Amino acid sequence: MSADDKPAHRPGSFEHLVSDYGAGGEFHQHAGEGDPRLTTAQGVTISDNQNSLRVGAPGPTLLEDFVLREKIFHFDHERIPERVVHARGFGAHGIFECTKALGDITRAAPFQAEGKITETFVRFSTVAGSKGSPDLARDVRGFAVKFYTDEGNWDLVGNNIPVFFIQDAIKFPDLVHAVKPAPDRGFPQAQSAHDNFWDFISLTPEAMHMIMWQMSDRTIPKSFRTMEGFGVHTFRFVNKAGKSTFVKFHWKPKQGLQSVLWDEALKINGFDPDRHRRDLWDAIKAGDFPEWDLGVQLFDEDFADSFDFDVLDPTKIIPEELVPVEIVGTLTLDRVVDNFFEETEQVAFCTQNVVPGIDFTDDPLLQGRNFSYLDTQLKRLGSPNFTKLAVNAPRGCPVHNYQQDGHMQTGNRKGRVNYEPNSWGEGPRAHPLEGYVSFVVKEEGEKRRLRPESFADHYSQARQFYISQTPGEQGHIANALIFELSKCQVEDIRARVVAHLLNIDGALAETVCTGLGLAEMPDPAPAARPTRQDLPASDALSILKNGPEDFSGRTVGALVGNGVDAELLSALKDALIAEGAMLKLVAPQIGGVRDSAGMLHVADEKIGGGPSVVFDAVVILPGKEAELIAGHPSAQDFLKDAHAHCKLIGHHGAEALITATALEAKVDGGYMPLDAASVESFVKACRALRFWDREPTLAK
Ligand code: HDE
Repeated sequence: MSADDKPAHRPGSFEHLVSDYGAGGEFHQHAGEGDPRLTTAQGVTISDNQNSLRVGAPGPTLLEDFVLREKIFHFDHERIPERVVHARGFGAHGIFECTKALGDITRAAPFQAEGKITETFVRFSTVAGSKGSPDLARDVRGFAVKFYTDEGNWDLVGNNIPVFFIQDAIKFPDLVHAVKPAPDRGFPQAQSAHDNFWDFISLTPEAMHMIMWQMSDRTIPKSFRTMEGFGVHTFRFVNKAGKSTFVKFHWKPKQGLQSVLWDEALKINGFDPDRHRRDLWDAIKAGDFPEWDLGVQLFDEDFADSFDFDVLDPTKIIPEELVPVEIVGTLTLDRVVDNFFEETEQVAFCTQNVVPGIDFTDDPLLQGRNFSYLDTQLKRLGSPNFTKLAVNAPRGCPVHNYQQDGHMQTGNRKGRVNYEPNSWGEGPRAHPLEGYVSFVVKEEGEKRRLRPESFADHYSQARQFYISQTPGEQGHIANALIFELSKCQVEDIRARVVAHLLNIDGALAETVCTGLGLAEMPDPAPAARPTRQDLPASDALSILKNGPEDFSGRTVGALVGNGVDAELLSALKDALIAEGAMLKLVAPQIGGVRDSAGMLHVADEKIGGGPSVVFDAVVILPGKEAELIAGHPSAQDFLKDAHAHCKLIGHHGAEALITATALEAKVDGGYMPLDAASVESFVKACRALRFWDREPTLAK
């Protein structure tokens, strides 16, 4: 019987699960005819998996117990070092389908023909927290994609933000040390809201563009499925004739962009710290496969020379209005991992995993990354043979070389030939025409430690990002800055950050200065270049301007009681299914409720276990239990939070709860009375995801 099947026994009974009861009352399960037998790693069948070998009972355990010893030995060594950054992640398998052939631009295998399929593995992650940290930490998300192409593996190791904090790899350890827990106290975990982070940032003006993104709702995505991905650096495409074209990579979620509010993030972290991984797992398991379009911005040296900023500076974007994003393929995640450790934990991404047709540029951050990733895999996976693990091994092409031995080797060549050139007439040889050839670039210059002057404008694009946001989104940025800086104990650090904000937007600096209660506005931070005021707003930079067009893939949470109107409930379910959305029931007991027609509906959550923060919209249908539900503190939180988070609220018979939460006077256009006839318009209204008009009224 699989774990998902319904058992054929009375719930709560044991007979079918227990083969024998031991002398101490412990349960024993024995292999039956044809069942697999439990063995040691050496293949010896184990007779008793409940008791170690002892002299007497109880008595000293014998060193001779090789079953116990092997089991504990293996357990003791189960952990491997977690990733030094991006420790917490979640992976899934998928396919990439080319929708526009790019043969004239690149010889990279995935782009050679429309309809060409390339297998992929994707790992999403947070950056700062350790493996056990919560999913909704305010943090950049990793978006790493391994393409198993027929010419080798290509890893596009990106983030959900198109720029980075620093311009030179030499600053990476400082950045990461600053954001991770302070070395003396070992906290705070998975947060940037502390002195060390903001101290470093306040002394790193190049970070200001990234800070605007980090303080925006981009760092609290609703789901992995509702965030963009970016390759960040400028790469090169190289075609068969050896011609290079610069390229920037973009992943655009077909689900639309969506983030949560900060208060929601805090609460979700408490209720469901695994929110993002659970969401991805559930969506794939339900056959609701998430999809992203792969877009490319293609440009040549002439554009690079004429562009206002250096295309090799990873703290800059190229606005889509200047170089449009051309969609060239679609990524579909259609398979969850069989085993988290084997796949998600052991997958090893390396920026220098490129295939013919893809090449690097001199972006100093990319150059540093190219050193780091291979190096870190050896530390983490313990052997240069990590490439042999199924998740890391190329799938689309054979692998032949003379590498041998090392820890955990499983693929040494047969025969006596382990070198080249050789005269034995066997063994792999290089192929000058079809092998990887680096793009020929003429490099010259003085050997110096020198930051290019073309990297010196640190504020203009930060301002451009800020002015591209809706007023509500700008408010969230200001609030995030006030929250984070309020957690800094040193006033000087707060003031230094405000000094940088003055170079970005005066009104933003003013709001943050007031929000922090700074005694006086500091002088603007020293700027190597004045902030350009002429860069136009770009709609592509706002989340709200790039939201979903319908409510599909979203979930309505229904607070229900016994006696809930049967017709209404079924009409609501149908309308949501028609939209591609889901209804989840939150009831006084997990066992469920009976509707007005006497039918039992099993609940998905019990009140208190399914808070409104995990739903996109809510409905309140207490049925005959209006008074009981109105008096339940968690039910009150359910509605109060839905209100505070600007959710659409459908309701029927919910007056008692609305009164109990003192919201009568605040009922607005986001509250929709429901009956069987009006559910469709409710579902349509849900497409907006939130009733944003409520937000300005909340603080009043
Ligand atoms: Fe990474 N980064 N990084 N990074 N990075 C790692 O490699 C590093 C940077 C990114 O799901 C590490 O396997 C340096 C930018 C992702 O397994 C490590 C620098 C971007 C992942 C490392 C950067 C990224 C990593 C840690 C500055 C976006 C997770 C574990 C020069 C374009 C991959 C590992 C996964 C992981 C180094 C900056 C994305 C230590 C030195 C910029 C998505 O090698």
